[in-house]
Amino acid sequence: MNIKNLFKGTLCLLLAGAVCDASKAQEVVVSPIPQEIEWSGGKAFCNNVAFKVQGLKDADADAVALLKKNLNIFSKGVKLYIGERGDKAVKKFKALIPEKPEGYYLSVTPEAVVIAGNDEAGTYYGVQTFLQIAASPEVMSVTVTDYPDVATRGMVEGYYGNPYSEEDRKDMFEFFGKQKMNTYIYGPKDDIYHRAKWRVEYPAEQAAKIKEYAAAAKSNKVDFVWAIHPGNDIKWNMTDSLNMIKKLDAMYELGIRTYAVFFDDIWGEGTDATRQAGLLNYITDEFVKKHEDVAPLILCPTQYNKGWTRGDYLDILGTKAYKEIDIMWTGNSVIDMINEGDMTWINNRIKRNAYIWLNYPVNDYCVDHMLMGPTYGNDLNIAPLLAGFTSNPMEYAEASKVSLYSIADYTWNMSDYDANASWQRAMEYLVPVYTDEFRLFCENNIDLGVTGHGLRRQGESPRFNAALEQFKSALSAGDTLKAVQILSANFSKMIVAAETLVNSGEAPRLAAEIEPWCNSMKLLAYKGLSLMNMYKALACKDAEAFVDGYLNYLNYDKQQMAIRSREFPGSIKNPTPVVATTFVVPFIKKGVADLIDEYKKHYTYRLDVFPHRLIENGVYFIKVNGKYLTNEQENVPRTAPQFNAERDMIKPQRQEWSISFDTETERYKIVNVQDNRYLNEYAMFSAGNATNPYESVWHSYKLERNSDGKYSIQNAGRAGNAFWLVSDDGKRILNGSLVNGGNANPEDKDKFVFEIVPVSAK
Ligand code: LOG
Repeated sequence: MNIKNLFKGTLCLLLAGAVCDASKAQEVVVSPIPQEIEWSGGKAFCNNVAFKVQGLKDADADAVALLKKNLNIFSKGVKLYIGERGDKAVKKFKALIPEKPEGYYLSVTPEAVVIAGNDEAGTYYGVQTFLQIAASPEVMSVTVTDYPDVATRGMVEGYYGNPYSEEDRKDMFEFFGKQKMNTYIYGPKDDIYHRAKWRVEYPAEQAAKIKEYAAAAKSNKVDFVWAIHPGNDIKWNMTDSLNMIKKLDAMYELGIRTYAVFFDDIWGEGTDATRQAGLLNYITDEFVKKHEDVAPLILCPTQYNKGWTRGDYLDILGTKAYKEIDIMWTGNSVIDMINEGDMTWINNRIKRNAYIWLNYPVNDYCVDHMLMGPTYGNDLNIAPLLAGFTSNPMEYAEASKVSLYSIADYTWNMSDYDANASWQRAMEYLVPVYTDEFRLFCENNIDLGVTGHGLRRQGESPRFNAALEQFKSALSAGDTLKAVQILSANFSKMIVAAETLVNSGEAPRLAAEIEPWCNSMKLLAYKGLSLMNMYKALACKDAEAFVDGYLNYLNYDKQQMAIRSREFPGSIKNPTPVVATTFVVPFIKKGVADLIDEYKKHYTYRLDVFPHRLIENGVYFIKVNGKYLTNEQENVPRTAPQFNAERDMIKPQRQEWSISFDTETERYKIVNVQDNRYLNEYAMFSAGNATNPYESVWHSYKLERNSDGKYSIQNAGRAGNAFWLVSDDGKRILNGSLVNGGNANPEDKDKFVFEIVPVSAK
């Protein structure tokens, strides 16, 4: 808040002595949470007082500028001493300043304010903390002794997708200044002068922008690191070494003082560790060391996570790359949270502390999701093991601040980091008025579902889940109308929240980014309301209302599918946003499917509107040439069923398969009735339902009915497109070598068609 502007006109009154209510003096939650903060209980002064500042000349210029911008500085008023260790104005407080890089001592009493940095950044951060404290109308006396746990904190603009806009970046620097983050690595995969045309200098206009970024970042105490990505086509020869130096020289002219070289996501020649280390050492000798003010290089290796580690690549980097070169690391896999064990593992290999590139909240691999949940899962004791910690965000700069705010908290004061509390403060910070609406939005955009990278995020849709419990108990108590009311209220809140966030005018840039997801949440909630109407209609035995409810549902679904997340000209992507996919979406899909099943039992009116199902949910035999598919090894992990000629008279259920429509994938789930285990993508039983839980995308099958009334059974989605195929001896389904969809040999047709016969029909 700009205190100065708020109170400008009333300066005389303010100088005369503060008229404000001491009982309202407020403790403020400073963010990031300081290492030590002690409130002494009393009011110091009103935040509209004037300050008489000592030390303006010697203190860090950015800190002074910030102070002048936000406070009334006058020839009389509360004394404010500002400066760095060694400056005259703060000499008396020398012993109180923490001897830590970027540390500061801040004291607020009725008599005076002291802002004393251990260095320039420290003073600047002291001012930032003071401004947060002084934003409350009644400022309380307080002492803060503070410094960061991690020296290098920030983000890496390193995703695939639309690079940030100028406004995004400049706003981000300011946000970083406030949240005490000091590093912004610029490496958008889709900036051609970073990657595709790394040898080529930026055209004048873009060069001027980079220059502005470096300067704007600097005034917020942010180091704008420029990254180059040469690995796709670099030639390991002197020409390209010189091309590299030439480009870096040009970037130096634009004000860049820290450089990174990225070798991620490349194949072929560029991946050679000896060559990579050689190039970075060469740049160090020929460029970095030739400038007094250029920082050591940062390297993103090709094998940047444990899962991709092969041979001695990392050891070579560890021994060959100069010790001062930082090496980036994303953890155990591409997308991972970082723990102590991973850090010691990698640090031993690269013989230095790894510099973390956290692939969260980046969503370039799950573009239809927004990752708005709490940032949890990184160990709280790894600060001494880190060279730096940067987050790769989403291509949505404002929305990413929910997580970046917490990254700031985490890296500043790790042991006090509380993921959930930090998340709550982030949401309040970004949307101070309609926080609850924003919270509801964030709560419904936490998990990313099943992706090749495996990361999942817990805790989605907590309010819906609580309401769902009540819904279920009302339903089982036979009170459908009450049940419907409970969930309808929940869905209505989602609609109101979505509309409010889009229309309120609060946080307009954030609102513009999340608008497609808000609209998606709104339509999802309307689908939920339609489902509630279907429940009601069934309870009231009103077939017409039921069909209406369903048609409304379809209509909202169609609208939801038509939403695109980014529609500006030249946008690299424009996915259809999805929201609340973990609990709400499956609940609605399953609810609609179940109610239709129920409806069909009682009514014949307008059956044509419902989707066609190949087979109805039920219990079936799966047969080939008269033989029954049998689960021979009940509950034995990783076994495959087998075809037996005989009916099993002892345990008939071993040959009975519950086949049900999976509403998530619109494919079929196949479960043995004897032990309740599903068949996985190898037509086998996984370890067990507990250790290998059923996942729709992997474990449901596509059925197709042939003209002879028999069925083919095929994997789909992430599981590929293989068909079940009977082995030559006719006993098994070929495991692991299922016939590939594209290559299915029509001659083998009788080997991949199965009879699916309802058990009741025998
Ligand atoms: C890329 C990165 C991308 C991220 C998530 C690194 C070092 N490189 O798999 O640009 O945003 O994963 O998709 C990456 O993480 N490659």
